[in-house]
Amino acid sequence: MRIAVIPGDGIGKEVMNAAMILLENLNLPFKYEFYEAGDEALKKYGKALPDETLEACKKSDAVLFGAAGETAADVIVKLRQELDVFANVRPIKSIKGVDSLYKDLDVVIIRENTECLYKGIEFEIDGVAQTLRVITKKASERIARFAFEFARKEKRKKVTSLHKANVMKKTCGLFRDVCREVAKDYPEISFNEYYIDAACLYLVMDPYRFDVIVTTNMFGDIVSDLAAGLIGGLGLAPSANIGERYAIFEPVHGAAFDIAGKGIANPTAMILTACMMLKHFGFRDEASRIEKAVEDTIASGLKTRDLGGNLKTFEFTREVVKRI
Ligand code: GGG
Repeated sequence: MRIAVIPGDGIGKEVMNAAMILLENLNLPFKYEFYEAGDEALKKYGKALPDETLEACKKSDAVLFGAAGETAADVIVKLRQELDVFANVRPIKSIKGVDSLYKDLDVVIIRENTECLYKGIEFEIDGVAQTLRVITKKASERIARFAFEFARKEKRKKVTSLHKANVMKKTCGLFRDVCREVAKDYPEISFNEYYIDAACLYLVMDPYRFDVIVTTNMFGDIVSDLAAGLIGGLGLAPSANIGERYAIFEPVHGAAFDIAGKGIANPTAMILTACMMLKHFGFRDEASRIEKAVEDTIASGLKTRDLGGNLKTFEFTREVVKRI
């Protein structure tokens, strides 16, 4: 299987190195091919997502992505649309030993990935800037069904739809109505909905009321950072972008330029992202071994700085390798 590896910007390179150490140790039938994309690629080639990279992604079985920087719209957002990976699966799961706001939290955010305000249709005329929000029945139905199928497969009990249909009556109204319709096909899974603003309050005050969340693209982007904060931060949040043909695996975090190049980034999100890729291809045991090694490392008090420890990216990765 061909995996197109794009480290991307900022800490992307550092956390990707960590994930590659673990992946290459496994001796699986993956061929890793490295490609450039991001802010540096823009400077070098005049294009943040060079044609060669896009073509390689289209020829690969999966993409493993590190981090997007200032060119996120032209790199990761564009790649998701080009490869039609319409569902962004973002698990928010507590890890023992992390001093977080909440313990034993296990929520999965399913973010629609191809439309909404991130469609990239923007205009500026005479000092008036506009962005077009596109919500279609087709994409809403596809993501709602994905969320319910995911809940069914993972034996989860509830799907919650997040929208703002009292204000964005057409776009969020359509999304809300489609989710309600799809929910009827899954009577064994309970369904409810919140306005996105209220959902942010509930997530902070009582996140245990959530199980699977389904929402539109930009709301999904925002609530996944918020939710990552509940379990200890973006250093712990992996994700998978899934479509009919392609899949892109990327941590929720971005380039984190403030700490890039210092060797102190937490590679956990990237390593857990690699585990999502392993599971996607059926290598569940290998993924579980790595996940357990990460959990054991953190539970034994060995942590990177973001979690109150003092290990560097490489030192943390070495501890994980030791425990596999
Ligand atoms: N929120 C973390 C972050 O900065 N992610 C990179 C980014 O902006 N990605 C665009 C996206 O996820 O839509």
